[in-house]
Amino acid sequence: FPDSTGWFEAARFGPFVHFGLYSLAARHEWVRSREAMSPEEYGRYLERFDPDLFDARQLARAARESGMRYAVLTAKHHDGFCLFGSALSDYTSVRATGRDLVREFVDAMRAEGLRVGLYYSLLDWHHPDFTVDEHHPLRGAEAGREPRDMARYRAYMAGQIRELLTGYGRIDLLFFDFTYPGKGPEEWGSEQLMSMAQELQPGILVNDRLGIPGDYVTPEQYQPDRPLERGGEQVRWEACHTLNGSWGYDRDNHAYKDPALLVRMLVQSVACGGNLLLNVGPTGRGALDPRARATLRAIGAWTEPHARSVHGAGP
Ligand code: FUL
Repeated sequence: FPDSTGWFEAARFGPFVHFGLYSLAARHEWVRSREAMSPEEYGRYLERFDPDLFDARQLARAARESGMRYAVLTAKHHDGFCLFGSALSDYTSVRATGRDLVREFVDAMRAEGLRVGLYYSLLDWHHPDFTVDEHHPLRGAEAGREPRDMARYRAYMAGQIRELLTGYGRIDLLFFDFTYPGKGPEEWGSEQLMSMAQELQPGILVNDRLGIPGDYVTPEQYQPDRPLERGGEQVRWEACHTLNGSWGYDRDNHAYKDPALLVRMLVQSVACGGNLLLNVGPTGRGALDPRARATLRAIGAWTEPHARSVHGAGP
C-alpha cells in the first residue's frame, strides 16, 4: 500500500468509541429506533446530557497503553446527535454543554501519538428531511407531516463532512455508516462525499459503507481468518467488534468477551493483514466502564511485551 496510508496496517489496533445520547439510556445505541421513541421521550437524554466524566486524555492513554495506535469516534450516530460544533445544527454537544467532544478527542489522541478517525452516520433519525423508513423511530406516526426532502439532507451531510474535514486538522480516516437495501449511493450523494473527503484531506482512508468501493472493508462482528480479497485482489480490512454485543453503553449486559479471546482476534487480524477496531462505549457521563477498562488493561499486559513499534504508525 502507498506509504502515506501505510500507517493503517502499522497501527493495527484501535478503539471504536460509541458515545452519544443513547449512552444515557444504557441499553443500546439503536434504542430510539428499537423502542420507537418519540422526540419527547428521546429528548429526556438531551436534557440530562452532561458528560462530566468524558476525559479524552484518559481515554487516549488507556488506548495507547493497551497497544492501540489509532482511534475512531462517533462524531454523529444514527440518532443524529453531533459531538461537534456545527453551524448546520442545534442538535450538538456544543449547544447542549459548550463542549466540542470531537475536538477534545482529536487533540487527546494526537497528543498520545494515535492516528485519528471519525465515524459519521448516513442514517439520521433527528433531521427533518431524512426519510421515515422502517428503521426510523417515527415509522407509523408520520401521516400528514411535511414531505421530506433527501436532497436537503444530502446537502446537510456534505456540509457537516466539510466542517469535520476542515475544522479539526488532519483526519486520517472516515467511517461512514451505512447503506442498506432501498437506499443506494445516489440517496446519500456517496460519490460527492468520497471526492470531497479526498480533496479536503488527501491521503484520508474512507471505508466501504457508502455503497461504492472504499479504501478498506469493514467486517462487523465477524472475524476473518484469512486475507480478504475482492475480485481477486487483496484488500485492506478492519474487523470491528464489540466487547459485549452492544456498541453503545449497555449497563446490564455482563457478557464481555474474555481478554484472551480478544488478543487472539488481534493476532489473527494482524496475521491476515487486517486491523482490529475494538469498541468501547463510555457511560452516559462519558466514563470508561470498569469492565472495559479492565479489558483494555489485560490486553495491554499482552501487547506491551509483544508489540514492536513500527515505523510510520504514529502521526
Ligand atoms: C452498524 C450500526 O448500525 C451500529 O449501531 C454500529 O455503529 C456498527 C459499528 O455499525 O452498522
